[in-house]
Amino acid sequence: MTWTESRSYCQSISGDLATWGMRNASTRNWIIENVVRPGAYVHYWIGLSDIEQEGIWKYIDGVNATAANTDFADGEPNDSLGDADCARLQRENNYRMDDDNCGQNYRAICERTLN
Ligand SMILES: [Ca+2]
Ligand SMILES: [Ca+2]
Repeated sequence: MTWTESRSYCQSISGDLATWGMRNASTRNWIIENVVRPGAYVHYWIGLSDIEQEGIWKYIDGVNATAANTDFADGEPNDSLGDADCARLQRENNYRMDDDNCGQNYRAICERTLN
């Protein structure tokens, strides 16, 4: 799914792309160790983008990205080809964060609140 399709999918199951769980390092690492399934070209969209303003990374729940609440891989985000506005967990970087073209087809990490 594209990043936008991933959001729609997560919303269809009463959630959205992951934000809190990505900001929290121990939760993020738990997800990477227990939920992520390695595979060729398999990466995971998360709820973080710089769609609104290039270079300003923001979680979809409105929280601004900081060094403390993100885990971008070395050299990322690099706005590759001037067209990378959505964040993924990238397989080749041990599922650290990378910015990529929002139209790529990846899996989604959804998140929802349990009542
Ligand atoms: Ca960008
Ligand atoms: Ca990148």
